[in-house]
Amino acid sequence: MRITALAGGVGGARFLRGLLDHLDSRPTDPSGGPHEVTVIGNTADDVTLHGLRICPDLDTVMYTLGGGIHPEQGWGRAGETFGVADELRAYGAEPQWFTLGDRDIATHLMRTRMLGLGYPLSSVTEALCARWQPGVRLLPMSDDPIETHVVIDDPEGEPADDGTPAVKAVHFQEWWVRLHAAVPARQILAVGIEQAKPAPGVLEAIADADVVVLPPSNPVVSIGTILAVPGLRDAIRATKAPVVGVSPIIGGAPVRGMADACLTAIGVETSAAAVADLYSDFLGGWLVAPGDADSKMPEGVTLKAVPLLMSDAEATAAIARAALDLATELR
Ligand code: GDP
Ligand code: FO1
Ligand code: CA
Repeated sequence: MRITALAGGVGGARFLRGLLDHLDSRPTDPSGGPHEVTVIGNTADDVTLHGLRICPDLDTVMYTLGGGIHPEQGWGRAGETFGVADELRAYGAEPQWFTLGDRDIATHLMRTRMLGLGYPLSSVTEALCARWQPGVRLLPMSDDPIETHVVIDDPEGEPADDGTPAVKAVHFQEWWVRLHAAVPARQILAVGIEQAKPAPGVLEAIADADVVVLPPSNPVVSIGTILAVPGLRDAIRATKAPVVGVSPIIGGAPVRGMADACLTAIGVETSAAAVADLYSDFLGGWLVAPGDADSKMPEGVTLKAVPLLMSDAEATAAIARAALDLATELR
């Protein structure tokens, strides 16, 4: 079975771990073919710091599925040391709010070097994955630079003549990591996305899929930015494959992180149903937690209530199985 999944970072990667565990436990599918999983990864979190190109969501998927992830954090490497970060701090190098571990820096050095030699991000990702063997084909959503920036009030800035408060744009990572998304986002912008193209293989992975899965990733700055790559949403609308998603919201709150701050920023309620609405032009099935079973679903979306906490490998594999079963029902 050919499965194509869109994914951000921690939530997406954990779900994918469960999906692969589930597929490993299942004999080859009825058609007898091997299972092939293609992951279209979010690149809008990407940032250049200390001269290094960092791709947090691609690395979280690669490290999680490749066995190198820091398990509690869900980002960065296990068994990290911070010698370089300590030295950078001694130099007073900014920013100090984003800590890079020594092992992780090797990934960013490899990526920055290859990008500098002119390799596209998709080739760089393929080269890094040759070492990590994640067990999926990991494609960046685009080879073109896209960065989420967040417009926030600027207390030091001069209000405009009509009195509107001054604002400034900060990189998503600064809003997320330094500000903990605690400052209201007036706007969330994916800078560069209008000019971006889907990376090689992305549109085909959607068109040729037997199932398209949306893991419980952040609907705004992970799934939302992937869908905003020109041509991508149309491809998902057009595919013959059933599209099934997993709600990242349980009982009106994100399970972790600040997706509620992102949803508020785009004027959307933090609920399983409101997120399904965001995908209603292509969504066929939607997994919600039992407590959200009465959610009003958009037209044409089949609801299924199953425990949705990815509390351990088994629970996550069960969610993945429920998603694939729902897709089979929708065929
Ligand atoms: P990020 O890029 O590192 O923020 O990770 P993602 O965007 O891939 O996923 C973040 C989302 O995963 C958050 O909005 C969480 O609500 C969701 N999430 C994390 N753990 C769980 C879980 O156990 N169950 C469900 N349903 N969602 C989860
Ligand atoms: N998140 C933090 O909260 N603090 C950090 O210092 C930090 C460093 C970091 C380094 C590499 C990397 O790939 C991710 C890192 N993250 C850190 C997480 C990152 O902000 C998130 O993975 C996503 O970008 C948010 O979706
Ligand atoms: Ca992310």
